[in-house]
Amino acid sequence: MQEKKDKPNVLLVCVDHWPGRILGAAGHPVVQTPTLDTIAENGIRFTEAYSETPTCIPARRSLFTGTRARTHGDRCFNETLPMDPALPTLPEVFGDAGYQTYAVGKLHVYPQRARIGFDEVLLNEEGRHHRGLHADDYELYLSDEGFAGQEQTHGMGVNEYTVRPWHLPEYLHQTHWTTRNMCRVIQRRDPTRPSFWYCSYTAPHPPLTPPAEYLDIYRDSGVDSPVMGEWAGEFDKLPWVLKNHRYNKPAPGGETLRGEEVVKRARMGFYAQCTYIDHQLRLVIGTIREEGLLDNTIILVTGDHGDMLGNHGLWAKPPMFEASVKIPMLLMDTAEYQKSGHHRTDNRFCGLEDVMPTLLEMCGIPVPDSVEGLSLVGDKTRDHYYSEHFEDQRAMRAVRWENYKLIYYPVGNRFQLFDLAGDPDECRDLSGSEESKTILETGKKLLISEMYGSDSKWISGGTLTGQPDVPFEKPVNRGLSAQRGWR
Ligand SMILES: [Ca+2]
Repeated sequence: MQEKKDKPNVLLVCVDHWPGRILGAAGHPVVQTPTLDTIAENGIRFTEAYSETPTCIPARRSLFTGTRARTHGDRCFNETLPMDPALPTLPEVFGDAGYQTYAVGKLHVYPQRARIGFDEVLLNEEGRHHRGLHADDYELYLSDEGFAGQEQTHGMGVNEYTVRPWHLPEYLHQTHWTTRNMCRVIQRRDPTRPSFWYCSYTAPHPPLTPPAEYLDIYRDSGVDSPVMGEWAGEFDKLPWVLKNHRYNKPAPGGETLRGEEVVKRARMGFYAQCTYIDHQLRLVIGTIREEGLLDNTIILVTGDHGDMLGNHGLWAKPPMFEASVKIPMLLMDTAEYQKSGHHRTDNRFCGLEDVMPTLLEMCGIPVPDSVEGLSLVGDKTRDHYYSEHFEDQRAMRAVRWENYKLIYYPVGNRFQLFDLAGDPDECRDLSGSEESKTILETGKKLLISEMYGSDSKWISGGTLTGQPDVPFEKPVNRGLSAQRGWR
């Protein structure tokens, strides 16, 4: 029986650290993502989707409020900044329109049990007890099952790339837990109201602990190697921000991933986590189908940011390269395909702030005035997309327009310019080339047009002057990048 035909249900899937190009549908040579590929075929894949502020918290603020960092107020990963009460949230607006709204998995908000407008949240906080949370719902479940305190006893770091198979029975894996609870939520819904479901996986973000079978897939197939740009070979010549990042991530000291075999294993572990999520997602869609709801459900899959995965000698986020800043964005409409169509790609510049207006418009719900994103079911376009992170020495700014991307590091006033049409892996920095001078100037003007607040100290006489270079010193890492312990 089909329910509430006038209002579609919505399944919003969020993954963590998943580069937009690591999808079979995007032509990736190795990774296996048959479920996501099917969603892409039955809907739209946005090929130029970006994270404006590519780390967890600020990116999720954009996702949940439809605003940019300059409005939601966080371009620095401010872990203790609550959501701005003046900005209506995505679940809040769906709730006000009569939807039941339910989240399972990672929220990464403050305070940690804040529901940010959801009727109910089943939370996985990845062991962030330093912010005051006693136990999340995943940990309580492990405790109930007789495995109290063992969620991190595989010993792998949450910000590192060492790999081992999952250490407990598979049904206790966090990806499995998120899937299982999402399915239960769908089955237990109130049939008199439409549903907004937020299914938020904590992976492929490390710890890299996939079930052993998923590592086997990539042991059999092999993995591709990272790319190394022409500009990336000499450490001493890198902008300070990249020196610092390369040395610092993954910890300790970036030293642990030197060596081809170790890099290969890290990528195997990462792809294994991707494929595990892909396969588990089948169960969520299968449950929606068996409940008779699939034809009236919109599915949108996205992620908060990507991961460098060893490209240019870098790992994790938030460098402004494609591997870190480009995100998956897949949209499958209801079976009537009235608004969006299927079997197509869309190359408009878009971002996480567009998710809220897109879903609201597709469900016929008015978009709040506070929303800055563009609805992706319309024909509105941007001529450029701006990304930013940090205000201190680690600051990076980037602008993407036409085929180009200009990255700016204020420390040392350094630039990197790439032509993505001929150089999609960003291996050739054109910022010093005479032929690219006009393009460089265009990019600089776009950057200045987007800057605000404390950024003004980097602009002088209408041009970017930055701040003095600083000598690189090896950072200390006594906490092993927030290594979790026994609980
Ligand atoms: Ca993240």
